[in-house]
Amino acid sequence: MTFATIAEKVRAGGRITEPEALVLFEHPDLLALGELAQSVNERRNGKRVFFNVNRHINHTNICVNRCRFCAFFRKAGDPGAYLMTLDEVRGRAEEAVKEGATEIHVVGGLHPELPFEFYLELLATVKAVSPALHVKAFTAVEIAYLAKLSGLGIPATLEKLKEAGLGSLPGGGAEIFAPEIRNQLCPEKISGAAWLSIMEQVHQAGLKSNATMLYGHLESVADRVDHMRQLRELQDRTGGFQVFIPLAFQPEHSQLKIAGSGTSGVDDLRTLAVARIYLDNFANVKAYWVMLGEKIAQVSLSFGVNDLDGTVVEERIGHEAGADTPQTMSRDNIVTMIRKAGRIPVERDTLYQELRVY
Ligand code: V47
Repeated sequence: MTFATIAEKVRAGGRITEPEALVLFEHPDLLALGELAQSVNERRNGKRVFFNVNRHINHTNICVNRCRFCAFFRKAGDPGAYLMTLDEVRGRAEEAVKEGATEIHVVGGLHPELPFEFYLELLATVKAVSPALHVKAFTAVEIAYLAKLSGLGIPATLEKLKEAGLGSLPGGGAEIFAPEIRNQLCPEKISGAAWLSIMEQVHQAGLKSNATMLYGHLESVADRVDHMRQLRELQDRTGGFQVFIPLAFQPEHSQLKIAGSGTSGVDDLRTLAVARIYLDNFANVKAYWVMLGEKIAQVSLSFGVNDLDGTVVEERIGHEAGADTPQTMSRDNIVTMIRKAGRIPVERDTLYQELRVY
């Protein structure tokens, strides 16, 4: 098993195995790996790169969990702990509409006191601002928590959320599935198996979702491949994932700020490239510029990436953990960034329908 034989298989449209993905991860020639990932991407997407105009709303940072990688959470009463009112949520959605946003991305902590109805009202509040806004809200971890609050089980909880305006799910909370690492990172969080099971039910409920992987902490590259294997297997069954988003760990202010944690630019590009090659049943691989930095995100467009998130506007999770990127990127900046990478900017909606080619 050499890089050359794997590359030949990939170029012929073959599916690579986990040991082959590991060989790719360890291949010293980054540019050869990038070129292979780029060829896979261009076969699907040509020179087109998606982006969207969106706004993140993190309604609360108060959380019953204490994930060691997270610098965002607070306990109720801690300095900096907050919970937005529905008026504040409405105000942000109104601003987003003025800016031409098509999506509101809502995730927050697992608040110990809010009732299930709060989440229904939150969705309805955003939809009341503009029914055309797509609300991509609540990670699988939040869905598990909301199902406990509602007492209805996952499918009926999803139905209620859908009725209130839920359009799709973001991909957060996946972290890394390998139990021995996950137990060190976030012992209170639902298991990887539970995350996958909830996503399967989300897809069965007719909702699309995204999938993430937090990397650059305690995990090995074998753990990354194992994570992607489980996503690929679920995707084979449901086809419900729209995009894979590797999230580069930001170590500042978290309990995991240990020597050597965090990612390098080479590791970021390698991870995105292997993901593009291995996840042959994922239509899109997204570079989240907030965590990667704008320059690596731009270069990643030559390493298999075909999607950039987004205008974002108010990001807290990465910035609390030391991300030194801006809070927002304007539509013009994203368009310029894509063009300067020699690619064609395509604005999309949350469900990957093309809205405008620039
Ligand atoms: O689940 C938390 C991660 C996620 C840190 O679906 C951290 O389109 C890096 O999932 N360093 C939330 N990452 C963000 C997320 C996301 C973002 C953008 C788009 C989409 C999408 C999803 O952020 C959490 C966790 O995995 N996270 N702390 C940190 N210190």
